[in-house]
Amino acid sequence: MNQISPPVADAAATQVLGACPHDCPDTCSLLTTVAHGVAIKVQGNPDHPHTDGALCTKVSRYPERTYHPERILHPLKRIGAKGSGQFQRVSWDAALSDIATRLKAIAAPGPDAAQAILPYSYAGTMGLVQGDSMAMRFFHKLGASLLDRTICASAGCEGLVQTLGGKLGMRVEFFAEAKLILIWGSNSIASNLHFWRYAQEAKRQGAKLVCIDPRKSETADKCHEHIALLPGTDGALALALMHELIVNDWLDHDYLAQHTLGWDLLRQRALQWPPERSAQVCGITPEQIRALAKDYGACAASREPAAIRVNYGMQRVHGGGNAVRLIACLPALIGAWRQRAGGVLLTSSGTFPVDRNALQRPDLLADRRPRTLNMSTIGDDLLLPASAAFGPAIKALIVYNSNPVAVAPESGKVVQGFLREDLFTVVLEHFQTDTADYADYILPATTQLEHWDVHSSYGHTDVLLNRPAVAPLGEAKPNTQIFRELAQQMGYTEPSFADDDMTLCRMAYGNAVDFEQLLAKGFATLSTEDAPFADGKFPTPSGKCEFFSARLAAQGLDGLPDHVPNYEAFNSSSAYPLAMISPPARNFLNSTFVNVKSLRDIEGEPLLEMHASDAAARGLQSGDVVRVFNQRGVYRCKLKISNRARVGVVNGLGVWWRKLGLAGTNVNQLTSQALTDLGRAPTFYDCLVQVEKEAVKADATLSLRA
Ligand SMILES: Nc1nc2c(c(=O)[nH]1)N[C@H]1C(S)=C(S)[C@@H](COP(=O)(O)OP(=O)(O)OC[C@H]3O[C@@H](n4cnc5c(=O)[nH]c(N)nc54)[C@H](O)[C@@H]3O)O[C@H]1N2
Ligand SMILES: Nc1nc2c(c(=O)[nH]1)N[C@H]1C(S)=C(S)[C@@H](COP(=O)(O)OP(=O)(O)OC[C@H]3O[C@@H](n4cnc5c(=O)[nH]c(N)nc54)[C@H](O)[C@@H]3O)O[C@H]1N2
Ligand SMILES: [Mo]
Repeated sequence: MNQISPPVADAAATQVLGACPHDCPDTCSLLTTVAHGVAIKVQGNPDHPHTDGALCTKVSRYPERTYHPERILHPLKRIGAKGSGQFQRVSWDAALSDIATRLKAIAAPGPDAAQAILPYSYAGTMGLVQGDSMAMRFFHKLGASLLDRTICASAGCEGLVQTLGGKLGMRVEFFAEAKLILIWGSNSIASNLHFWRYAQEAKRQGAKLVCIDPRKSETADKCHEHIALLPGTDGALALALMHELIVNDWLDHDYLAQHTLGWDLLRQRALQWPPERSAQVCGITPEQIRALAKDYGACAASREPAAIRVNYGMQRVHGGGNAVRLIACLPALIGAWRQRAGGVLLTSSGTFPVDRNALQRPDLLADRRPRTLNMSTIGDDLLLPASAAFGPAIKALIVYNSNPVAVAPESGKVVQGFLREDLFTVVLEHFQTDTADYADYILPATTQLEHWDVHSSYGHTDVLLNRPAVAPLGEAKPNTQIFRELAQQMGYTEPSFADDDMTLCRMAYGNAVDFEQLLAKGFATLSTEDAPFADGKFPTPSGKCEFFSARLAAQGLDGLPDHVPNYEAFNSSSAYPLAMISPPARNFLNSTFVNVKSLRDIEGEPLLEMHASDAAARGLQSGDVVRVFNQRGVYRCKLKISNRARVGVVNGLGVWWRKLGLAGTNVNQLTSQALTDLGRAPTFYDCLVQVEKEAVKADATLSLRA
């Protein structure tokens, strides 16, 4: 079944259908060529329309990552000081029985004691099975603290849900038919390549592309216009666009009357934001705003489709949730939803009918209601003592599918927490990451080439299946199997701990997806309406696009969306007069792939992009080692003078592994744990810094280490 005719000469070679596991909107369908039990090539599946046979550079290097000489292939136990990265090989039995003994001791004192154990996971794999199925069953049975998984998208998702009623939007393929595309807070060429293919198609058909991004990204280079606003000012821009649509009467009055809620109130608010006011806030000109409004408004008059691809880059600031609300309101003003190529897309994840109760079994909690801790404040939380408000101090941390020491904000505190001698830390990993360095046990996990899984997408509407292409390497086991065996060691006897991975794959969507088709083709398209909101029918409480949210008002929040300024708003006379953003590097996937040499060679080294005038004011040149600092810490890297940076904003690209950086830190040494207005998410791009020349030479790496 998993063998389709191989286009390769080696008669022993077969091709196996899979799914890219990474946290990216594209969720590509993969074809892995296997010869003599070894995966020799990973390609995009030409039969999957969205993948169209093409992969990004990094995932086409997946075999290099899987067979990397530094893969962790057997369980490891710490022998050196925490963080020193010294481990010795132990057997699975020894590791799991010791871990179970430690967890039992923490849980023993009483029904709530297990809350001192915290699972920490995110999207190392997006698979529903190797993500949160057996793992959640285990933690539910244990009664561990619950984790609020906010580190990426929850601000924008909350904004979208309040406005449109769900994590829903345009279908990505219809962008190809749009006449105007706003690419808003998205470096699509780097982080959403298969959307970019549709945008290119539209461009060839005469569409205008506008990029709204503080950084002159690779995507901005290829758009007709680039609006380089200051980070965190998107709400002010959206309000001024509304102002212009109103004063010029570029509105779809019929759509507004029938399918929206709160138009009069939003109208009054938007009229307070003439382009001159917003331009001041955004650090752009009023003419740029007027021109953009004219392009958008023209689509109202001509009934040509205007589409917005908004992405998560613009919601990593204080007002990120409100900014997404404002942007999600725009299509209703001009009636863009009437056409299938009009509207907005942030995420399509709400389309997928995932049976989470079946996978995760919250019923195993019985009548216990453990506390929920926010993954984005792990730095603070690891340092908190027991208290009535917080509950017990965190005594054990079980990390899988995540690298918090590198990716969580304010890493100075995260590291301090992981260093605690009284914290018991288990890390399930492929590699000895910055986080694994602090583990008491590292357990070897399989990669996507070695296990079963099923995948939803947040950029298209297809379900994908992943078949294992090769046997697990060394002693590696799937996450599911590790938690199954740990459950056994704990003495859990519920039958749900015996479900195998194929059973979990079948359970994920129940009857909503034809599993036999998924087995045969590797993907299945969900049936959705072409233009979901052409006649309103928003899945909000009112059934309308909710400009005004009674649900938020009931929580004491502003019922109307507004511009919410950054915590650390740009101010040229402050002690930290530069705004730093730290968007992903094109050839890494967050901190994944940083240790793959061929990809690291393309990225080079950690760099800070700075505009020539900001560099001149500081006497800096490209190649200088700089100290980037604020009240939270110091990060050292090399400077690159670049027109990709606008005046007043520096770009620290990529979530590098700390230990592969110049001085053992990365950009998150500087980011803060303050949370967004909605969704309790981190504010990575709401971060003021100062930059100065480091006194040492560039090659003095070791002496720079703290
Ligand atoms: N190659 C690659 N692809 C990836 C990833 C990766 O690491 N590498 N990461 C994946 C993940 S987890 C995610 S969540 C997505 C992220 O992908 P996106 O949702 O596209 O988000 P970011 O890459 O964070 O930022 C996109 C752009 O937003 C800009 N930006 C920053 N601040 C602001 C702002 O305040 N306003 C506006 N308008 N723009 C701003 C940045 O300069 C950047 O060019 O990509 C996924 N795809
Ligand atoms: N400064 C700054 N920080 C950021 C961001 C930013 O733009 N700027 N982006 C943020 C965003 S959007 C996100 S989503 C987070 C991402 O944060 P994470 O979800 O932690 O993502 P990764 O850094 O890719 O780390 C995932 C880890 O999971 C491991 N892994 C992969 N598959 C498996 C598996 O099957 N089993 C096990 N056990 N492990 C596996 C990989 O080896 C890798 O080390 O980072 C956030 N941090
Ligand atoms: Mo993300």
